[in-house]
Amino acid sequence: MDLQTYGYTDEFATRFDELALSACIPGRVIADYGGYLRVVTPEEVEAEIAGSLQHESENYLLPKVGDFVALEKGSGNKATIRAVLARKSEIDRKAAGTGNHRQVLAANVDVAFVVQALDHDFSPMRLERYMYQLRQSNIEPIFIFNKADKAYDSDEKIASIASLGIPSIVASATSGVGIEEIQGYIKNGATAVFLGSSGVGKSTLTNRLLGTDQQKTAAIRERDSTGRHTTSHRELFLLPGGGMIIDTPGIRELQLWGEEEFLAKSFGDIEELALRCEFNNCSHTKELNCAVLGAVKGGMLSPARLESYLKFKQELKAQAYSAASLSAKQKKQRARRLKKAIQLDEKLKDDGELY
Ligand SMILES: Nc1nc2c(ncn2[C@@H]2O[C@H](COP(=O)(O)OP(=O)(O)OP(=O)(O)O)[C@@H](O)[C@H]2O)c(=O)[nH]1
Ligand SMILES: [Mg+2]
Ligand SMILES: [Zn+2]
Repeated sequence: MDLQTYGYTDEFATRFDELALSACIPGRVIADYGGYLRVVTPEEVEAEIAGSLQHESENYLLPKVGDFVALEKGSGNKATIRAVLARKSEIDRKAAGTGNHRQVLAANVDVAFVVQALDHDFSPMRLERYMYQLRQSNIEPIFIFNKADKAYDSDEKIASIASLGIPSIVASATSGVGIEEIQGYIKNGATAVFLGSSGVGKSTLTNRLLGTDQQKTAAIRERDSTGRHTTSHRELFLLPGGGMIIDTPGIRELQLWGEEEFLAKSFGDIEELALRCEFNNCSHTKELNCAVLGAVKGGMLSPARLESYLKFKQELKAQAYSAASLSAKQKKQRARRLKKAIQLDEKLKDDGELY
């Protein structure tokens, strides 16, 4: 086995060579435990982040699961990460809690599966959130509707999001339905990730793809049918059927990270309609000659989709405002404080995510 099996391409090799760190070898981060990371070279080592790297970089630039890194071997299976190779892609969100900082959920991902459970978790608005966020990173989402064995109205639910135009897989991790279809989307050398709320079955699906029970899974609370945050760190696994999967801890809320302009990637239809509104600052909420509201009235646009769009727009605007209102010096100070805060935050189990 070699690092190519883990998705290391000529492009990354060039980036590694450009660093000219002669004492280092390339590796890929497969797990993040906060204090240390597990990295494959493809031999597995336990790595710490070099102090200089930690000091110079904002949190989102530090090594995350999926990153290719330059590391220096120490004694035994210990190593130090000296640099992170420029990413091919990254999945961002606004970090949970207060403040305005970017958190990277996974790096160098090719395929993102957004998992929802058909029995209780189904939410079109949440799907749209993921869709927006992933498209911003040029990663095409694929929806997985799991626990099909427990749902009676799956066809109806899936029909309700058909207009989003995203490929959907109906699955049951317990019976094995849909597993082959999922694997079919993960080519050799490609990296996929499971994203979604706690308890939807991400780890059960991971185990199915692996063919072994490597990931711990746990029953959801009967009382409110929510998950228990069983998975507490992100981890990348090599799949016997080819490619890799990253299992992630459940996310309570995906707060958007990015720029308003990118909304067009997911809501191009609405932005096109908006060009025909009477006022170019139309809020599409109450204006008389609003083409967007006209489309809702005429049944061409669902009110729920417009609601998502307006909500996302507002969220992103607030974020941009908060970023712009800081002076350069404030930004620097804040970045330093935030870096500390985010490290704390990530340990605060905001969504079951320990690291
Ligand atoms: N009936 C049914 N139960 C499932 C299915 N998939 C998973 N489960 C059950 O749902 C519960 C939660 O599954 P997990 O795989 O731990 O969920 P998770 O998404 O990894 O949760 P977190 O790690 O907390 O984010 C477990 O009891 C699983 O056995 C399915 O397709 N059908
Ligand atoms: Mg899990
Ligand atoms: Zn309008």
